[in-house]
Amino acid sequence: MLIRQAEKIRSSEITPRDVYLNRRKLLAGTAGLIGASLVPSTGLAARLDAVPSRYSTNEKQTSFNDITSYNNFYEFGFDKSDPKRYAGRLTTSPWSVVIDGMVNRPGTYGVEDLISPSQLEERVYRFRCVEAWSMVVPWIGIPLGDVIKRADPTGGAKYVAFETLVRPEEMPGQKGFGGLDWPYREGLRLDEAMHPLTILANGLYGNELPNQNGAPLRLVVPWKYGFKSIKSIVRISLTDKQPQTTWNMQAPREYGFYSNVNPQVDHPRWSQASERTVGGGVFAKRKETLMFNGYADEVAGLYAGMDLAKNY
Ligand SMILES: Nc1nc2c(c(=O)[nH]1)N[C@H]1C(S)=C(S)[C@@H](COP(=O)(O)O)O[C@H]1N2
Ligand SMILES: [Mo]
Repeated sequence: MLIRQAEKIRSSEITPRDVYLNRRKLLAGTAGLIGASLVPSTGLAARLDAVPSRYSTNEKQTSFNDITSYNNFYEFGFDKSDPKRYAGRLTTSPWSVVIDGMVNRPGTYGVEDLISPSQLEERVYRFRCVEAWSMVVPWIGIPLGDVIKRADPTGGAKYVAFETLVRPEEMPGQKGFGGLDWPYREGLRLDEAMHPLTILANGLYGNELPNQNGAPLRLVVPWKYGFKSIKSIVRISLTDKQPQTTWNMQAPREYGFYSNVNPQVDHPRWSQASERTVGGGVFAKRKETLMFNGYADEVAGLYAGMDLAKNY
């Protein structure tokens, strides 16, 4: 029963009645979470110096407040306000990331060894959630490809699998009620992972990532639905098999492995043709959703000859 709730909660905002009903069902199952103690978010984040990137959009950036208070991070609860409320308790230092699988240089790296401050770039990207809302976020990070190259994939490697931390003591969404099958998992084809638009982000708006946005290190793949951009990563594995991914495991007919933003392929329960701009105000017109979230010139070639309705 409870297992089904996580899959039902995800609703497009154009069906407010569903959201309401789903929330009521969920609240019945989240009594433990509601009672959890409130820990304030960490205070001052460290400033990061980053160089601008030619991949940045000059569209209007979503406010810091909206980016950091309207979140999906189910390890801290299902509600958009839960991550900001509960993620402050997460210990993000020290933090290590295991890189393993089909690489010649496997290892366990401190996050500071993976990302050197001199490499940081600012990437202002459009960010489109599968729930049909979007933001424009000034991320800071480095190309994931740089990290993968240093690990030196073996010839047979074809995919990259990612995992989020499992630490129920600090992640109240991981205990007490049914939900996703932890760890949160994601995956990319190796060529998608090596694409220059794909980054590992450690900051936004000039500072280290707030915990609710996936500190200390998260993936950002701007042409795919937001759930591909896995947060608080502890493991990166190279493999020759298409990895299991959390939302695909949860509801395979609703969420595929590719999950490229595609206005022509609707979610079974809502249209993907348009999106609501978070922070745009109640009178803001919905915006048309663009193929590959507006990054078609850069990435369409990765999918040449593929049926994108089948490979959703
Ligand atoms: N580990 C983990 N990563 C996650 C999620 C999650 O629940 N757990 N939610 C995903 C979804 S659905 C979205 S839309 C984005 C939200 O990122 P943001 O809160 O920084 O906007 O994170 C993605 N990464
Ligand atoms: Mo999402």
